[in-house]
Amino acid sequence: MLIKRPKGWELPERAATPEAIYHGRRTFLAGLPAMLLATQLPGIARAADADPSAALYPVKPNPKYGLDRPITPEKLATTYNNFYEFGSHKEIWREAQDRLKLRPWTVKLDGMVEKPIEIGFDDLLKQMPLEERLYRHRCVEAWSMAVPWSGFPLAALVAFAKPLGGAKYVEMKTFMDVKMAPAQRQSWYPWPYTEGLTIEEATNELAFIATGLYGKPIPAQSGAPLRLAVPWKYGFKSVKSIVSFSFTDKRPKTFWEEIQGREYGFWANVNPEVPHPRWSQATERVLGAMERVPTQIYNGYGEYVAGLYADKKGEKLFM
Ligand SMILES: Nc1nc2c(c(=O)[nH]1)N[C@H]1C(S)=C(S)[C@@H](COP(=O)(O)O)O[C@H]1N2
Ligand SMILES: [Mo]
Repeated sequence: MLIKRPKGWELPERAATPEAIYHGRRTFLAGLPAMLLATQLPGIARAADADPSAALYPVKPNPKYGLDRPITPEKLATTYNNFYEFGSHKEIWREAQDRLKLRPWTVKLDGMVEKPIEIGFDDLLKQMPLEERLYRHRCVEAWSMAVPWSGFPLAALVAFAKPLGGAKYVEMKTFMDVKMAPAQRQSWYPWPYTEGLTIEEATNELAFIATGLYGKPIPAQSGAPLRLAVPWKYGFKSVKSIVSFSFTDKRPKTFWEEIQGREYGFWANVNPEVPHPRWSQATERVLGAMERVPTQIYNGYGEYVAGLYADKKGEKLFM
């Protein structure tokens, strides 16, 4: 495999930023006129801008989707993240907040549809039925959280896209922009991050597009401005910062499947009895809790989704 070594000019922005700015950011900013900030420090100025969708939140909770455990503290769920575009460690939240440019954000709906659509994120949001749901989230690395997502059912977006009868899958992609996400220069990863669901999965009532978290617009590090939440599958299926939904009759090759298909398959349904080749999936570490808890089949959502797989017994449904 060809591995590209980072060159000198690919130094992270941090390395080129004076220490005083990086470490004493708030104190430093307080002393600078707004104009200067806007031109000199785009990432930081951006974070202070009002989010055009902010007035929409909080949205009405849907009591049907509740929890059997406490909600994860916001601070934890938004500072312990996986978002490889901003690095492969867990503390990428600051990097994502500083770098991810959230507007303009265009969403494409294409492939096997009546007519391809390109729509600005805020226009799309106005046409979708917003609600809040409490969902568990189980990462394949055996940690989990439970969070209040705001957003809309993926089924509503599928209906909006008007797929043709022959479409069997929906393929979702994250943005591709090496300036914004320098880790996308790592050519041994198959960027952009790609995920897929069958149309039946995508239109299952649990499949959700999250645009908010904890009653506010979803933060950059959690996959702003829109990310998938499919709580019966391992977390890597829940692709972040989506720019396209393509309808197709061919099963998409997903990011992790391409990297290591033996460990991270297309289906990736949670099952405590099917270990990852390198570790057990029987229990999980709940973020913020002291003890591990047993993992449940389909992460506890079997009543909604087990039927989706009744005719797929020959498939590797659990990895
Ligand atoms: N684009 C993109 N989406 C992604 C990932 C990623 O690295 N890039 N990581 C996945 C993994 S492994 C998990 S567990 C969840 C993490 O979501 P969270 O950081 O909001 O907990 O996002 C998923 N979606
Ligand atoms: Mo994950």
